Amino acid sequence: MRGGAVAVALDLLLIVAAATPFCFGANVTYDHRGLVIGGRRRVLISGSIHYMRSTPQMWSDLLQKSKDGGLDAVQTFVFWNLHEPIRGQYDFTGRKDLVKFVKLAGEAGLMVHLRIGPYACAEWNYGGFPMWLHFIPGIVLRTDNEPFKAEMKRFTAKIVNMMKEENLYASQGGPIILSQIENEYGNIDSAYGKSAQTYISWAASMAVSLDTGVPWVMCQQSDAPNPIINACNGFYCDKFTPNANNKPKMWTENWSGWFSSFGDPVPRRPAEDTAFSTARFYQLGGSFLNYYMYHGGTNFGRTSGGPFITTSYDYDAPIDEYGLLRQPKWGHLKDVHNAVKLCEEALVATDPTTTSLGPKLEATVYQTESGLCAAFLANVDDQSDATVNFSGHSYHLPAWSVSILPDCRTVAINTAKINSVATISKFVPQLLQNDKTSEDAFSGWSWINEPVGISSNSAFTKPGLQEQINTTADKSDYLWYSLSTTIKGDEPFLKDGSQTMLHVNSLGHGLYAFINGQLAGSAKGNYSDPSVYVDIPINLVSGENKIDLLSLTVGLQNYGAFYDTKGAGVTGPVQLKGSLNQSTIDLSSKLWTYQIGLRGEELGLFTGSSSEWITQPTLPKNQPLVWYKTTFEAPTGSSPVAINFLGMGKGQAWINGQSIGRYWPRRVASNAGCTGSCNYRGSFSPSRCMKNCGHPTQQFYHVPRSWLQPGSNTMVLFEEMGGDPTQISFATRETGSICSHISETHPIPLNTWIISDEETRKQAQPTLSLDCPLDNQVISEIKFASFGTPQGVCGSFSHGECSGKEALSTVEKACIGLRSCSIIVSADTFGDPCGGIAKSLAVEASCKWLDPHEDAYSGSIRSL
Ligand SMILES: *[C@@H]1O[C@H](CO)[C@@H](O)[C@H](O)[C@H]1NC(C)=O
Ligand SMILES: *[C@@H]1O[C@H](CO)[C@@H](O)[C@H](O)[C@H]1NC(C)=O
Ligand SMILES: *[C@@H]1O[C@H](CO)[C@@H](O)[C@H](O)[C@H]1NC(C)=O
Ligand SMILES: *[C@@H]1O[C@H](CO)[C@@H](O)[C@H](O)[C@H]1NC(C)=O
Ligand SMILES: CC(=O)N[C@H]1CO[C@H](CO)[C@@H](O)[C@@H]1O
Ligand SMILES: CC(=O)N[C@H]1CO[C@H](CO)[C@@H](O)[C@@H]1O
Repeated sequence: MRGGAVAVALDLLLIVAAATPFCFGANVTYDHRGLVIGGRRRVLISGSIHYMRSTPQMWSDLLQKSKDGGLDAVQTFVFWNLHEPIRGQYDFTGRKDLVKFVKLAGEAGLMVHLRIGPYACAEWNYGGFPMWLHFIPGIVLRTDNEPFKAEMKRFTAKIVNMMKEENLYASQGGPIILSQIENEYGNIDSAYGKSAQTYISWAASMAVSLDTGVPWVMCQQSDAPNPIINACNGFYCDKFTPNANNKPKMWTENWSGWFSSFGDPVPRRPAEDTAFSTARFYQLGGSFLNYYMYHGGTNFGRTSGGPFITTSYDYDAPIDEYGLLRQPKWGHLKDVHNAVKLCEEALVATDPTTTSLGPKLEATVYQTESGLCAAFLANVDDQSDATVNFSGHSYHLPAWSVSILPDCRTVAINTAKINSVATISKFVPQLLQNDKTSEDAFSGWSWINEPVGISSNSAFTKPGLQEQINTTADKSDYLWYSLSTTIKGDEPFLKDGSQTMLHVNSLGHGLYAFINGQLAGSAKGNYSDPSVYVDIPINLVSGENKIDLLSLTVGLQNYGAFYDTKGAGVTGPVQLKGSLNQSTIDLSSKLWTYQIGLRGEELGLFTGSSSEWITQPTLPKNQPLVWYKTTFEAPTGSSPVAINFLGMGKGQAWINGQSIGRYWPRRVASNAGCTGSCNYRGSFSPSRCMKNCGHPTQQFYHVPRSWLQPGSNTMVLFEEMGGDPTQISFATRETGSICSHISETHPIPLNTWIISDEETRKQAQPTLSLDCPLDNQVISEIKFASFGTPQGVCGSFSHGECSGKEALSTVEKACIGLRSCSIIVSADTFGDPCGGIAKSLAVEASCKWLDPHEDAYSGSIRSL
């Protein structure tokens, strides 16, 4: 009756989880082993979800998935520029409803770590600072400067008071157990000289004086003044120690993945390595860890920073941009969390003792006189597997892995052996249904041309080249620099054989140069170097020549010492250079005319409701500076929706008046650096496991379901460089295949571990489980099954030399028609195709939506 036992185990696990909700209404303090909540020392696992990077309609689901993934807490920044776009005018509506988010987290049984900052970094526009700060006379940001400190204190107090009024601190019965002041200042503080120290002391005492009843942290701040806890951020924090003995070891940003920027490949972090870093942290005395990000989400509107950070902030996080579980990362980390939780009593009771079991092999034991015992066995070698002898028993440790033994005897999990299912999520193309029924689905496009150069009454003239951010105050991505220059007939520029070049130096981030109304050339910087130095071949005419430079920002800088003063735009020189006689005309100090933003922005074309939209004579394609509009019916169903912008150049897109962000499918990631497979063994860096080389960095753009309505929806695009809107298509985000690959040497499933006594555990065997991602789905097809020595990864498994004949039919019998199923991985189930060889079972399956008329075994589990 093994199958029966597994089914019971799952039910019990749910009961166990439900029976221990977080006890709100508790003072929070700390000591050297952890946060102490309501008098109880805790080992906690947290994950970052930035509320404004999803919609309120997504929050409950994201928070529930976080809770189900084994998190105790969620962490979020509070982005000042979102909440106070104009000084003194606050906005906490919609996606900015911080109070609602914190309450929903509490309702989901999660605690909250509120990082008020107010400096946030976070690849967010201008690091979260409102642009108006920059214009306060005498201000210097993030240092001991009175105007800055006054504003920082006002906003911090505003947020703290809001939370207090709603009783959201744990000390008041709410979910907030921790706050943060400043962020990663220790990384850059030397650039601010002596003022850095006085600023940090001030920030600490200002925060403490707000009297929240919960501790404050500063991350990456080794001199954090008491009682502020200094915490670590990084890919690994196992070697970190706090700056005082009475402070717990806390990890506020464990980078579960990494952000991506336009023009670069997309980084991934393997689940095995993230799990390894987590287990190592708790092994070596860690008490609080936060995944940055647990759900990354989307940089809607003009909120991405960098510059050049993509609109997608997916981050390769355990929950993907669209809110789907990223498997096996989510499931594997969940197993690690459950294993750590099984150790919690021992972890909080004592300090760890670590001994060497050989080169790069470490055993850590948490053991009390009262008989509690938990152990972590680590192999930190990035090449060789090892077998170690620990307490008289032998354990196999794959390279770069940790085994967790909650009873100091039985392995609950090894970080390199994934028990969780893997899934392949994919975009499924959907027909764009125009509500105008017509042969050509795209005949519904209308357009408005954005004029080249100055068109607004608010344009102004100044001598010399102006820095862009000082000029636009970031009201728009765009700033026009225009002038007319007279070229006389005898100038060398006009002679036969002379090629005139327009030379432009710009701090960035991009530039389109128009000569006499025609696009002559363009250039863009990148994440590592946003500036633009370009020579564009142009043709001048005798007489007046109009030079219009459209300079653009692609998200403002968010990191680095004095990042707020880096600047952008055409700062010069701007020159005309002839190839004959090296003649040069410098235009830099001439009288330039400036226009902030576009005419279409001024008219509010993004709403779609202008009388200027035209449909004749022919739809402009591959022409710069065009506004496009169409209406469409949303893809049916409830799957998340994306737009595939392939065919377009670069621009911004609005759905029913809501900005879904900047699109830039034409920016292709460099060709180098991607590896077909990804070795998780060894220290991770973002360039280690990249994808999308030679492809657009971002092709699909998220449209939240709640921004779509039944019937007709409006899409407006502003295309800068030229594109063909008829190539745009819709897609839904779906789970393709689910896979699992379990060997005879895998640890037994954790749920079996939890409910059974040691004797039963010894009897239990590794088990392969498949789960459809959604409640009303069942397993419809087994695409691949092999017991023996199968190879490859999900989506491309293949049979090895050793392969039993019956695997496919056995798995089909066990799984088809069920939401989930589990199968013991042993020769008893499958017969032994090759005696003496270690075998494994690999399965790829697909799920389908359950037909409501079909009677499925919903909820039950059929097991072999
Ligand atoms: C929290 O601490 C304060 C001050 O020590 C005390 O008055 C209060 O009762 C405590 N609250 C709880 C919920 O324990
Ligand atoms: C482990 O070491 C102990 C003590 O040296 C020894 O008695 C025992 O046989 C070893 N066990 C294994 C499995 O190697
Ligand atoms: C970024 O731009 C600089 C300057 O043009 C160039 O040298 C560098 O190779 C670019 N980097 C990437 C990653 O494309
Ligand atoms: C913006 O203007 C301020 C005040 O005039 C000046 O100090 C600063 O250098 C300017 N910033 C840039 C990047 O040019
Ligand atoms: C020092 C460093 O790289 N810090 C980064 C840590 O990760 C956060 C989130 O991705 C970034 O905002 C920081 O720049
Ligand atoms: C203006 C000027 O210097 N023109 C000279 C450019 O070079 C050609 C060929 O060397 C001369 O013929 C021009 O006089």
